[in-house]
Amino acid sequence: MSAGPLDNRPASGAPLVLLTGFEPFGGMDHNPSWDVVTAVAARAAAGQSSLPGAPEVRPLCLPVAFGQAPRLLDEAVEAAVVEGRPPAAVLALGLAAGTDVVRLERVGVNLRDARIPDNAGAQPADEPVVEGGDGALFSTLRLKAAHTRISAANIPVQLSLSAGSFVCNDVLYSLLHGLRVRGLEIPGGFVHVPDLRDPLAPVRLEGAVEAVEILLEEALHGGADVATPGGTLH
Ligand code: PCA
Repeated sequence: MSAGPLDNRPASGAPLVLLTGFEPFGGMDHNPSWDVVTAVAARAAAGQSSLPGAPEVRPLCLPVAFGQAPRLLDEAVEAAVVEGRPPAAVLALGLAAGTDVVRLERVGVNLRDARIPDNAGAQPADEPVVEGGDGALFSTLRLKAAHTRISAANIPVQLSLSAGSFVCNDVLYSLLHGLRVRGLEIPGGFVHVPDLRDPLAPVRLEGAVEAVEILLEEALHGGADVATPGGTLH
């Protein structure tokens, strides 16, 4: 049986999902995005999640460094393709300190503008992520479908029109650009999580894990996103 373009399942074995988080940055000693990644990967490995096709969730911790982080993710995508297991979905997670909702990022912009130095000491101002690339690229996850389900599970969540202009946006834009360049028509995108360790935080680790599993379920489900009206007025 030959595999169609959207059937990324190898002849034998489970589909592969790449799931990334970040190391700490900005003087913090911890990044909860990595806790979410390891929890989701462990649950998938133990058969505890209800992800369709029982995928292998491959975790990757990215450095908070412009250029390096997207390069490592691109290398992981390349390695999976070379292995004969092109990923069925790629989801990157990062911390948005100061927010109290899970933020589903809809768009990556072709801009590096750093308010603080990254972990390698770089602090670019108004540089493109990809020279000559499109101004912005859209997430290809089923974000509206996931948003509806995450809200229904009483997890604070928001569709977001900006992932900022720091390293998370660098990864989001580069991921979407890289998938397009490789001709890989697979769902890819980015989610910001709040500081999950704050005892007053409305989102805790379990909630963030559930939100990510819903996003992955929707991504593996495939097809176009639902077209419910949304957006923001300002
Ligand atoms: N958050 C930063 C970079 C790494 C992370 O976890 C950001 O939002 O750009």
